[in-house]
Amino acid sequence: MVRPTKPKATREKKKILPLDREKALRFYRQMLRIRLFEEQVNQLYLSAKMPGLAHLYIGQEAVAVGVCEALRRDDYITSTHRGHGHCLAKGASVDRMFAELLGKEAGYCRGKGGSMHIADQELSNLGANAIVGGSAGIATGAAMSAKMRGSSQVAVCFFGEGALGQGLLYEVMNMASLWKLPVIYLLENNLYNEYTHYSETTSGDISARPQAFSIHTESIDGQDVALVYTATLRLVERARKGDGPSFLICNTYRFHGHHVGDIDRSYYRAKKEEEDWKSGRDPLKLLAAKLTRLKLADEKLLSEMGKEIRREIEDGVQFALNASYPDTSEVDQHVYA
Ligand SMILES: Cc1ncc(C[n+]2csc(CCOP(=O)(O)OP(=O)(O)O)c2C)c(N)n1
Repeated sequence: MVRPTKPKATREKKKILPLDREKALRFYRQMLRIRLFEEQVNQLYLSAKMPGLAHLYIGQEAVAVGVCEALRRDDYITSTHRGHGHCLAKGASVDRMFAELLGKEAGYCRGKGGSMHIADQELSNLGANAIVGGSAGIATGAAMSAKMRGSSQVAVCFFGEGALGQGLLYEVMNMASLWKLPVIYLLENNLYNEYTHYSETTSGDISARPQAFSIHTESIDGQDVALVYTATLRLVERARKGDGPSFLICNTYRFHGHHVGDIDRSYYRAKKEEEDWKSGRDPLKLLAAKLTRLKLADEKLLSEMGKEIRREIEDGVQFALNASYPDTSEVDQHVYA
């Protein structure tokens, strides 16, 4: 079977975008923060300091950053099981994220949620979701509430292509289109649903699905942060104006396994495919090359930034390792089943 490496695009936008220096450096910093955070999460797993598993976002950083940089603080996001990048891009603190992953009281959910349940209402982050596609209803509901309150807030619903198999998505897209809700359905197509290529689970052209509900749809290169940012800005603007929902497909790739324990991937994807993405399509390398080419930064500046963020990550993980666990008396508090 011949596998497409990229889904068919409705509108592939290839324009090279001009970059404002300050913004471009901020994008780089945010993407690097996610990359180094995730590398540290992997280390915590390998050294058996983190309970459970985590799904690394490495390779997809340009999507979370490009999208969240185009949002206001009070705009909502909903996330997925692969959600650390979304949280950090929306402004979450590295300290509290690590504390949550290690089950500590200082974590975003007092250590009771872990990797797949981080939420922060102060940042309008309505939370990660371990149920594939589960956040589609939450994001659409948040958009409905924003519309009813006239708050001009927008909701962004992040999900992977595996969620295209969930019926809920189609129910809410229908409502969002009819009621012109300010929601952006943000599909990160990283090609694999766990260990299966999406072409084996998803029939037809993905874009045709939202378009069947008359939802404005675009498909872009998710490795180019500037492209993701400008596309999101456009969609946010139309949502705030009352023009209703949109569907943005960001074509991307996860560089690691489905979760930290997924080490041998050769039975479901070729090593060469991974190497090609890592060497030619790494969003951080692409942005660094663009910054130096446009003389917006040099290697010295980028390496200093790297050192600074590495320190922040090291301090964050030390903070979490030294933090205390919640008291056993609250074991049945804040937990819903
Ligand atoms: C409703 C539901 N079915 C199955 C699972 C098990 N599961 C966890 S992640 C995953 C694949 C998700 O793929 P995708 O949505 O493309 O996201 P990605 O992992 O690629 O980021 C599956 C099937 C689940 N968590 N929820």
